Amino acid sequence: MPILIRGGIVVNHDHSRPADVLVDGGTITAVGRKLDAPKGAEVIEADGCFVLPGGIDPHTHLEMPFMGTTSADDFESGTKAALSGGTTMVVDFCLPGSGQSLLAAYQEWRHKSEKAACDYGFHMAVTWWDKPVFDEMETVVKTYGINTFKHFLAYKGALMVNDDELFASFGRCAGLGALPLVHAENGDVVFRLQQHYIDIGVTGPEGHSYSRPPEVEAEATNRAIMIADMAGSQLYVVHTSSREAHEAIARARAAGKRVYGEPLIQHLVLDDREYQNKDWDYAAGRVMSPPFRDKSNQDSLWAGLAAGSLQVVATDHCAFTVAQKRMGLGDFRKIPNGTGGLEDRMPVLWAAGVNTGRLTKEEFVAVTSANIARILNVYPRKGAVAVGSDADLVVWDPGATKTVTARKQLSRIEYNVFEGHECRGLPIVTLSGGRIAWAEGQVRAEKGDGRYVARDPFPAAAVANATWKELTRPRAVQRLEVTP
Ligand code: DUC
Ligand code: ZN
Ligand code: ZN
Ligand code: ZN
Repeated sequence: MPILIRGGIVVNHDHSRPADVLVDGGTITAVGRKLDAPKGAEVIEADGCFVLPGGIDPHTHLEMPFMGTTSADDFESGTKAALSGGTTMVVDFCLPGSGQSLLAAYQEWRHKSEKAACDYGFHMAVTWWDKPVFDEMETVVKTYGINTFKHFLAYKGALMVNDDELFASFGRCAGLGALPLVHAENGDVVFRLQQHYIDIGVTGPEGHSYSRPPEVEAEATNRAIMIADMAGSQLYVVHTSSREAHEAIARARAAGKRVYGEPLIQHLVLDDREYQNKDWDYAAGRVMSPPFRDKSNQDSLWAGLAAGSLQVVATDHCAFTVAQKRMGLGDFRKIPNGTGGLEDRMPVLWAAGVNTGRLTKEEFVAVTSANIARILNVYPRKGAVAVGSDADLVVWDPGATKTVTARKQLSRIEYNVFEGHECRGLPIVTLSGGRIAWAEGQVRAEKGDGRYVARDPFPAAAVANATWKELTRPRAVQRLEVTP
């Protein structure tokens, strides 16, 4: 059934204008003034509201086995939470278990995601390097529509890759037209610092933050940028949380490198005083990596979003219940790392960003939707209110208010790191695939309504860069492929 959204102001990343939006059959069929409602169309009155492209959260971990347990939100609760907060697409991580093929991991995640209520895609993690991985990466890109590969420089002894593996995989990504992602923390240094704090008797959640200072992030960010440059690949740095890491990215971009940075909503508004809370459950509930930072880092992240040196705001949604967090009682190294945020990302960012004048509403659309659609090569199918784009839309009421509380959330955990945050500016209707997915405080989308979104590889020009050309010129014209 067609739906006409009437009387609102359409906001895209590059402009806003008063316009009605007509959707039919899952796509946007018209955007313009005074559109007629076709026979049988449902009309949504949007006077006084903005009409935004649905949010895209490119960083979630739903039903992920991690640190001896499995994250509590699955593809059903996670995507329903997303829709209630204006997010209409998530990109999750296929994480191959030890010895599991990339292809088997992809199948496993496709199976879990059959429960999704909104559209979704995947990144593939590369956590070791051998010939099967090298070979399978091609199928992942060409057959499965995954153009992003994640690398962990932390989690020593589990997910961490070394520089040899990183250089090889980055080069392989470049050869396939894929984009490497990196979790940038120096896992060797973290490992030693963790041991140090345990040795001197710091066993509580504050030890998590002490053992992961901004320097471990800055070193790994700089290293990944340099290695990507030598391998001839672009680079996307996930959860950029500190001023030093942001500056490394800004420097690389100023030097002409295609490097992207993704702050999380948590790091933009919450800080490391949370770990000093005397309530163990409270502080452990905030344990994630990278940890919340000293407040002085936040101005740098906000400035980067406005200036364009940082492009995306994500959540790293990886929720654990109180009981799961208690696995780390007596040893902070065993607290499962992760926090929630899927339903709060857009309202909290609007309140802390747009209402304060730090971001324009167009910049808000850029960092919640359009930029990541472009970076992931799904724009303008996603990320735009435009004819032909998917009808993933949010009717956003800038005057609507709520106080964030775990008591009303759709996420399955018992607490919310944004508890008590006052939000003014909320989604009142979310459309997903041309249907009303959330309205009047109720989820209408059902488990299984979401579709898998395959993404094409990038053109070769996007992965060329100067240092790589210099390095390879004396030897050969063709790409330096490091095979296992
Ligand atoms: N950080 C987290 O806090 N959780 C999941 C993985 C990660 O890198
Ligand atoms: Zn299945
Ligand atoms: Zn990470
Ligand atoms: Zn993550």
